[in-house]
This record gives sequence, C-alpha cells and structure tokens, in this order.
Amino acid sequence: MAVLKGALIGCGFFAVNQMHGWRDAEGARIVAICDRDPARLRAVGAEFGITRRYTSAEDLFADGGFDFVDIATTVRSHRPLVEMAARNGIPTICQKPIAPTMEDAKAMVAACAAAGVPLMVHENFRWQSPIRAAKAVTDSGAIGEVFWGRVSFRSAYDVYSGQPYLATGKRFIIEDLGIHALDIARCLFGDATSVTARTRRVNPNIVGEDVATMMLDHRGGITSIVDCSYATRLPVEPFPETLLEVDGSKGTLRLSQGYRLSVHSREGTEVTDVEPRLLPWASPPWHNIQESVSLIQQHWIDCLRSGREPDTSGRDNLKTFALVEASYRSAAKGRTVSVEEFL
Ligand code: NAD
Ligand code: 89Y
Repeated sequence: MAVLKGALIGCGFFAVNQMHGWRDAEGARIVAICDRDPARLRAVGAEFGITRRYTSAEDLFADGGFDFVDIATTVRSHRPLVEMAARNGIPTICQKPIAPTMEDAKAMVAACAAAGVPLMVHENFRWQSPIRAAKAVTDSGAIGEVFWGRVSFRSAYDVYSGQPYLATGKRFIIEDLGIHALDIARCLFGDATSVTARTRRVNPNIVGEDVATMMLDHRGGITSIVDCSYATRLPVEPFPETLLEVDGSKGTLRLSQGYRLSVHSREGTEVTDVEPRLLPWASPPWHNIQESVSLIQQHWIDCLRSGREPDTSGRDNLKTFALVEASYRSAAKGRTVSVEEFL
C-alpha cells in the first residue's frame, strides 16, 4: 500500500514529538514542513531531514504533493489554517484546543464537512495507555455499572518555560489542560449535559486561572468531578499523570500516581503497573504524552486508509470544546451551565 505523504505546519515546542511520531508511523511520512519562524523551520528540517521547507502556509498548499496536513501551531492560527486546508481538499489534523471560540470551532468543522475532508483534533490524552487500560476495565463490566468518577490532574510542574504563552493568556488551565481531562471524562463516562465550575489563580505571575474544579452531569446519569491545578506542590511531582477514580455497582477502579491501576471487585483486588512504554526518542516525564502522540497519529493513518471517522474528529471534539466554554461560563456566572447552550 502506498505510503501517505504528510505536511506539518508549526515547528515549535510540541511539534518535535509529532515529527518523531510520524517517523515511527506505519504507512505515513512527512514530506514538507512549514513555520513562519525560519530558525524553527531550519532546526526541525535539519533534525528530521526534511528539505521541502516553507515559511508561508499558502506557498505550501500551492505546491501541494501531500495527502494530509498536521497543524501544530498555537490556537489563534487554527481556524485560518484548517479553512485553508479545506479549500485545498486536504485531510487535516489540528492541535487542541481546536479554536479560541465555539463559533470558530463550528466554522472549521463545517468547512471540512462541506469540502468532504476528514478533520481530526489532536486530542491525545484519551490515547494514553494508562487511560486506555482503565477504559478497557470499565467497558468490560468488571466494576459493574459506573455511577461516579473523578479525573484529576494536579501538579506544580513548570510548564511556562517550555510554553511561555501559557502564562500570558486570559484563559489558561481549562483551555490548555482541563480540555484533556474533560475529554477523558467524556470518553469514560459518556457525553455531559451540564457543568458547574469554579476557577482560581494562585500563581501571581500568570494572567489566567491555574486551578479549576468542574462537576459534570453525564447523559447516562453518571456524576463526575474533573479537577486540575498547576499550583499543587506534592512530595513527588506527578506531571503529567492524569489520575482516575471510578466507582461502579460491583467495585472500584483507581489509577494512582506511579501508573498503578487498581481494580477492586468481589473477586478481589488486582493491581497492575500500567506505565507507558519509553519510546526510544521519549524523555520522562513526558513519555506518557509522547507515546499517546504516536498512538493517535497511527489512528489517523488507519482511519484515513479505511475511511473511518477518527475517534476525536472535529465533530466529536465540539462536544469537548463545549465543556470548556461551559466551564468558563459557569465559573464566571457562578451557576450550573447547560452544555446545549454551546452546541
Ligand atoms: P509553539 O509556540 O512552541 O509553536 C508553534 C509554532 O507555530 C511556532 O514555531 C510558530 O512560529 C508557528 N506558527 C504559528 N502560526 C503559524 C502560521 N500561521 N504559519 C506557520 N507557522 C506558524 O507552540 P507549542 O507549545 O508547540 O504548541 C502548539 C500547539 O500544541 C498548541 O495548540 C498547544 O496547545 C498544543 N500542545 C498540545 C499538547 C498535547 O499533548 N496535545 C502538548 C503541548 C502543546
Ligand atoms: O499544553 C499542554 C498539553 O496539552 O499537555 C500538557 C501541556 O503541555 C502543558 O499543560
């Protein structure tokens, strides 16, 4: 089968992981890269041996010669670049958060649908192997009918040095990190209908909120708590582990720090080490996220080949992004907000 050719736009902090993921992917390779910053373009081009380099996305699309595009820029450029890809009929992956506003996100999904091009949001946390192991347990029925859950990410890791823009936006942790935890909650507990959220800023040197707590009502009757913090100093720094608590009618599941998955049921308690593989190019503590990049990118290739809609398609991701918007509105107004207000 012919290898699918890809182009990557945005050669920054996180794109290096995506380039490694593409190098490992079966059935795909990156043939061209683009960044408006020539130094970043040069660095990634040299590291991965890519000679087709562009400082303008218009020029990249005009030259063509690729089957999909991977957009790894920050949020402000997502809509224009996705719409450009749609105009050129090119299947597209877009990094999270899909857009700065719901209106932009809907327009992007509509543009791709009208052009008949697949759109996947790079929402990789649900692809982390510890999360997938937990989902396999809940799907198996081992803990019975789930009635309550918690998705928790609490850390004091310095994310600002690698991603300085995180310190300057009006919105921070829900849009940047909580979005992943909200998506995991949807993946494990089903779509949510309403959100009650509280936010707060602890770090005086940043603009946005660095602590958020959300309570979600899920369609099937499950209640969940999604909580995240970059102001939580713990004896052993857990970054970037997402911890889980799930209670079911027949037992409980806990994904605890150190990648320990514990499943308690009438048959007893089983504790498994679900630490992700350390890929040759990965560097702890990021290896959990890095492995999920490889997995979601392989999923994209498999979907593109089979004509299947990716799990985190643009259409699906609107429901995660609606939870982000609903959380901010709930925190601002101090009331429970219906997700329908945004969909
Ligand atoms: P970054 O600022 O380091 O890199 C972005 C790059 O895009 C820069 O080099 C910039 O010059 C380039 N760029 C911006 N607009 C462009 C345009 N119109 N044309 C060409 N190049 C353009 O940002 P980053 O930290 O790598 O983050 C990129 C995205 O990845 C963000 O949306 C962020 O939220 C996301 N991210 C995702 C994960 C994850 O686990 N999924 C982790 C970290 C970051
Ligand atoms: O940008 C964020 C993400 O998506 O995962 C972790 C991160 O890099 C910092 O919060």
